[in-house]
Amino acid sequence: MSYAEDGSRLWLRGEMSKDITQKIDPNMPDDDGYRISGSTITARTEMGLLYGRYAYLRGEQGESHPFYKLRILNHWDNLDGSIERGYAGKSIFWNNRLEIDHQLIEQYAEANASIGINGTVLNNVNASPKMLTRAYINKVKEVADILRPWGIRVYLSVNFGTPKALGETKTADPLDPQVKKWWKNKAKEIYKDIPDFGGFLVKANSEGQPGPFDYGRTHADGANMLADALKPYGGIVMWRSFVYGAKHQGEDRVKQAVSEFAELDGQFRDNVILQSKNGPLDFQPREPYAPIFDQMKKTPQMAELQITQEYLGQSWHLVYLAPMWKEFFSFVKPSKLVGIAGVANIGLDKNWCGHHFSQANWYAFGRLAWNPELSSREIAEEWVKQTFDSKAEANPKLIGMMLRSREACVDYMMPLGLHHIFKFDHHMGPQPDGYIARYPIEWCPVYYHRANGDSIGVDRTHTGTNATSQYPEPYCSLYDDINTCPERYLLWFHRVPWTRRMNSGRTLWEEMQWRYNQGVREVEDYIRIWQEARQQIDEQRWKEVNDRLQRQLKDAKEWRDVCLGYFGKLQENKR
Ligand code: GCW
Repeated sequence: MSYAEDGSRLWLRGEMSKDITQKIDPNMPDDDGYRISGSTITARTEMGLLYGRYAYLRGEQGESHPFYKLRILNHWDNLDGSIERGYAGKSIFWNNRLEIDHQLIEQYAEANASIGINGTVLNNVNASPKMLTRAYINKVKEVADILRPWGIRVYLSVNFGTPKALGETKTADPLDPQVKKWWKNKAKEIYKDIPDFGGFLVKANSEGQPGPFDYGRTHADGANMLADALKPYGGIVMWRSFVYGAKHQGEDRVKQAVSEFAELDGQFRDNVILQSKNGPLDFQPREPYAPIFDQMKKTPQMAELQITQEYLGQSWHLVYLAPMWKEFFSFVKPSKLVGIAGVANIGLDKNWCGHHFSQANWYAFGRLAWNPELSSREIAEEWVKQTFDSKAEANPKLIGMMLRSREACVDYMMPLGLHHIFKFDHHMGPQPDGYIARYPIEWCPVYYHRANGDSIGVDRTHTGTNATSQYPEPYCSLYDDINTCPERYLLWFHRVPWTRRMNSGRTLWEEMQWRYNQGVREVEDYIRIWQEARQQIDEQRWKEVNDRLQRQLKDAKEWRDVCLGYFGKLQENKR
């Protein structure tokens, strides 16, 4: 079927061959893995057979087992249908009519099953208390019933203040007996309808959300109270470490999660998992890995990756994210984690993700959750093969463009360790002079680059905020010393004079100009590659991607011109 006939087309699904043989083998390892030999698929479970059938379609042979038990999408979908940081239309789950589109949810389920995703959080971490009211639980049940045959469990984000906000308790203090009882009853109510409900995801005491800290309690007190309510049913709590501006207000923002959570290590119930973003700040195009993954020794942890490209050009830029996630895994061993979550980029748009190439990020997330050893190239090749016609598959330049695209984005948005110089609120485009007095300073670009006529960057070494001390060796020393710190993190960890010589022989200022220009050149190259591929792609998708590449080029130039203009001015003013 061509894309034009079926606008909802994702990667290859559903077209199962009739001559495969399927066998259940109870002696296989105890998970949903599969073995494919010729056209025979063997698995221990029915789900294993389903996964095996998709693997067969991809052309896989041999045995494969899921690396993580928890392979979960996080939807930041609000109950009114809007999506926080969503760039592909409205929510596929929620609308003011409380109507679930069964056919659409089934398509979503199949796409996820085909890449091994087995859990989904249906609502925004900035959660509405209404989520846990009867009318909405009925809808969650409806969705859970559609997803179940595809091996996908539902989870919900919960607002920590729910019982109080609904007027059903006087407080939301996690140590209050009425509050504990409320959550126990709520868990019971949910599990009665949804016996395989997965559990709760919680953003507490972060960016204005209520939490245990409001009552002088710790994150452990809060998480454990919810964990106790879910425990009888096998549910888990995924408690997010993305907190700043609360207890450690004023400290370097990138240090605050460790400051807050390290002392609680060992205090969490065994069904609590700490969920942390890959970097210590906030889903920037490049961050060093978050040291919390090393600091928590006793607490099970999950990584939260962002599939939706909040800071990477949203659905306007072609940026293939697998290389970024593989970079994270080169610092945090996959085996350190018990699961992986991805903030979804899915909406009601006909092509699901806004940009056709953004589908590749959803695909890559699922594939890496199943097997973090897969290479970015292997995944890109699989995706191109299943997404476009065979002529496109034979074009190595398309894969090359995808593989280079994350580095190019770093170059035109924030080279050399620069970070968070995005426009306020919507995070699209540059605002290096950004400062608004009524905003928390941690939202202001100037807080992150601190540029003046002499230097740029934040001193996070032992002479500055000492964020480097949160890393174990060898990274602590490596990052702390300006002479050994990799240039890709230079302005993250160091304050550097514009005149400093870089590895290339250029000064920092010259290098920065070179990088921004290099990013723009890369996007110009994508446009050439895409032009050449015109005959290999159906007209509709070719055109839709081409339009977005033109926008990406315009944006890349804006980043270059605005940032170089601003930083250049600072130096000129000095002279
Ligand atoms: O990246 C920031 C986003 C917020 C988001 C927050 C978080 C859901 O700008 O929109 O809120 O992180 O992860 O909690």
